[in-house]
Amino acid sequence: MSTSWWKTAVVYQIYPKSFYDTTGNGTGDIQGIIQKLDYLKELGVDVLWLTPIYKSPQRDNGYDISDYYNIQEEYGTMDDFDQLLCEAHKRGIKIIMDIVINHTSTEHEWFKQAKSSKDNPYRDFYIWKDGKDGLPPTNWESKFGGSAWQWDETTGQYYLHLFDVTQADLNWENPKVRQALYEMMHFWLKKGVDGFRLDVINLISKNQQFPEDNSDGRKFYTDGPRIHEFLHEMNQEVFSKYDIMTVGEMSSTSIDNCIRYTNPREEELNMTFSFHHLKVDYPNGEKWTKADFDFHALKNILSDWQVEMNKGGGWNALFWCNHDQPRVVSRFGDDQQYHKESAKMLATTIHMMQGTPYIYQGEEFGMTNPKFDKIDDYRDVESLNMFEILKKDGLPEQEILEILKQKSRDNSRTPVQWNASEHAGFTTGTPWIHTGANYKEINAENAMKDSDSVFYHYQELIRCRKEYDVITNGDYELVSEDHDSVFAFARKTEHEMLLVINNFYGKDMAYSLPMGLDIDGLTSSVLLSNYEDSAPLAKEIQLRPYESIVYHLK
Ligand code: TEU
Repeated sequence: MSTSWWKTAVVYQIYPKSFYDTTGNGTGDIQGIIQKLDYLKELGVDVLWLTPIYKSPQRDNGYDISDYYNIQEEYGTMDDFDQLLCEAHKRGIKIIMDIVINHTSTEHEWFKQAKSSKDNPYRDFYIWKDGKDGLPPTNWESKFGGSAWQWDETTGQYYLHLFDVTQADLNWENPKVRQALYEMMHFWLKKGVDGFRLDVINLISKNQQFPEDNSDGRKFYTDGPRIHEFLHEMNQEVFSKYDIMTVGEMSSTSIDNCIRYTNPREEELNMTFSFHHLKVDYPNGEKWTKADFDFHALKNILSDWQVEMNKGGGWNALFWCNHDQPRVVSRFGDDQQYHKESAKMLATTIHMMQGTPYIYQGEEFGMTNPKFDKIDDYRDVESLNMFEILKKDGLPEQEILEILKQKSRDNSRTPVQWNASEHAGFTTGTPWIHTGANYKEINAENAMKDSDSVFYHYQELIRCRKEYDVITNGDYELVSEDHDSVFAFARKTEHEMLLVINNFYGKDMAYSLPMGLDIDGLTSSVLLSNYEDSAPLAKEIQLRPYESIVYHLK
């Protein structure tokens, strides 16, 4: 059987709002994406994932959809979208859409109907419950802070919203909801889109007892009771009829569930995003606190997912960043002195693993967190909510701003830095969110001019993936597990092997290969590194700050 195309593909994530503005209204648009297709082709990516561009009040930048069948005005029209699809396909680039079906905006016609009266035919499209002695039905918490239940005056009941109060959860127990959503997916697939990224898809099945304990309630809807049944049904009714790729965004999931979601035998999805490796700077699970990252946890979590998913026949989506995460070079690298070295080292680490890698816009030339220092600079609903909540908890404002500087989702939402002109060449108007201050140095144009740039390192990583089967199919083995600053791993097939050695810190380091490593008799060469003159493979290697070397052995 030939390898599925999405197993050797590299995906590039576009957050259209911040990508490229051609109208001067301060918001990126579809024509802007079309204009940058040649740039993306040059990078070498195979697939673009667009975050939601459907009609939406934009409370959560499009993750609050009010009409699945139309395009938000700021982004353009359906004709623009059709043109994008056609221009991308001409260049051999595929497009996947972000599908948000755990919830809709409260501005969606279904919700407006549902809210109008208890006996409206759409009432049962959402999750309504009576209160308990003047309190919400359960103590479940919204992911954006506060109760997950909102009181509705008109009908005297509460509705569930796991995210913002304007994002009402759909009732997946209702077969009519499922059919309506499948129909919508067919609409996009018939247009020719190449697949879907499914937003928080493992939250759609809620425990129908609606239990509570002293937690935030997530265990009662995460990987919920009917989730595998629903995804299998979706696969049979929709996905199986097209040659597409599907990736599920899985909130707080487990390896066992992700194996089930992605093992082809189960006929559910192709791959999953999981987030455990991006919680290594959440001490005791707490995101809203400033903290260094736990290097050992990072190595162990990524390694467990590599080994276990492979064993169970699942498939990982590989990523460091997206529109909900801080910039990776600011988070796990050094966005100052060793900017280039650490950005390349991080890229190598993730791209040499097994799975399908995702590059988040701007990552390919090392965009950094903007380090905003005023609350007025922030736009994200989650950051603004948390600012108020933490203030009420008594935290000094200055301290909250320090936390947001590290943790806010806006860190990755600033405009793509295209060049050194005003607003980084993103817009001729006023951008909807400030541009990062370092755009004169860190921008795509500079990166393209410098043959040693982060951009060309990504290009090389993508090229290698096409050339070396071991990157797609090799088994993974963590090497030097206990090392405090080196993340080394091997990838192996019967015919070849890669040894990937990454210094995760800004210090020189003498690194000794562990005894157990079976490489005697093999010839080795340096396949890739982030210094010009990396040492050949030896029992002991002198690593420089953030040095990263990939050895190919045969
Ligand atoms: O995110 C889901 C999600 O749970 C997180 O990544 C979320 O941003 C984090 O828990 C907040 O601390 C998806 C989308 O990627 C995100 O942009 C949306 O806001 C969210 O779903 C709701 O649709």
